[in-house]
Order: sequence, then structure tokens, then C-alpha cells
Amino acid sequence: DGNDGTGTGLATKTRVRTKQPTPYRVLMLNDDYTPMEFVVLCLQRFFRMNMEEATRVMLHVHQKGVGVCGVFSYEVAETKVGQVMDFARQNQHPLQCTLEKA
Ligand code: TYC
Repeated sequence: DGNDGTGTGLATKTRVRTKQPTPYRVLMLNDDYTPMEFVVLCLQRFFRMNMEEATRVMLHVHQKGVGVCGVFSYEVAETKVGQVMDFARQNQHPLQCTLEKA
């Protein structure tokens, strides 16, 4: 409970730190060349989306230019951006993924 448990009444209370990490959005950007199926595969593989969800997000990006893949801590967001960018480069697609403070 934050007291010292000795019954002395000593003022030993401390606040439990509950600070949450700053959330970051991972964004997928549209381009003219990356195949739709490849974007769907990325969303399934790196963001654990099912086919329906991944297709919906991909079509949103295709039509609007940008879409949200998910919201994560900075460390997780940065890792996912790297995974998508590495996978796109390996497959010679210009797909771009980035992050921003949510
Ligand atoms: N615009 C691409 C096409 O017509 C498909 C695409 C969708 C590319 C989403 C990137 O993030 C993206 N083949």
C-alpha cells in the first residue's frame, strides 16, 4: 500500500509510476507500383491482420494515399516500419511505411 508496514506512521508513501509510453501510429503510404497483394501480405505478416482487415486497410491507402496500420510504443513502431521497408526492398517494391506521434 506504499506504507512501510512497520506501523510507525512514518511517511514512506511513494506514488506507483503509471506513465504510459507515448503512442506512435505506423502509416502505410500509397504508390503506383507496389502490387495490392503485396501490401495485403505485409499487413497480415507484420500487423497480424486477417485477409479482410488487411484488404480494407490496403484499399483505404490506395484510395486516400495514406492509412494507419496500428498504434504502438516508439520501439515497436520503429521495428515494424523496418520490417516492412526491408521486406519491400527485398522484393524490389517502392512501398513506404513511416511513423508519427499519435
Ligand atoms: N496503388 C497500388 C496499385 O495500384 C496499390 C497500393 C496500395 C500500393 C497501398 C501501396 O500502401 C499501398 N498497385
